[in-house]
Amino acid sequence: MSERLPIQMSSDDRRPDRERDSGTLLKEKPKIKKPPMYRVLLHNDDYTTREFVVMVLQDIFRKSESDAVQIMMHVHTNGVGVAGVYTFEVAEAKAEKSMAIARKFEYPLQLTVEAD
Ligand code: TYC
Repeated sequence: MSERLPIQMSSDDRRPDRERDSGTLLKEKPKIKKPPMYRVLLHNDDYTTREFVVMVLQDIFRKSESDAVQIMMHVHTNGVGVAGVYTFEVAEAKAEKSMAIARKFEYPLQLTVEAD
């Protein structure tokens, strides 16, 4: 009575998801692309205090005190240095936030964003 029809999986069903209906057994890796990254550059000046720069690096760029002091001293000595590397929106936001707080304290601190 209740006879069963033999069920045969098609070759398509036996392939991993990403290969199904793709028309090919080759390539097509899941597309998890790394976003382009951007450096936030910190620029030296003669007026912003060392303590203020260290505070910005700790509070906005989430650096430890010793890393913050190292970065600040590198910028003080060389004129420019990397505060951090982020996606574009994050890099712009951190640069703007840093300059906004510097302006409140009447410091001329400058930060710029460039492709990594
Ligand atoms: N040159 C500043 C001073 O001697 C310190 C300083 C360091 C300022 C880094 C800005 O991005 C900067 N007070």
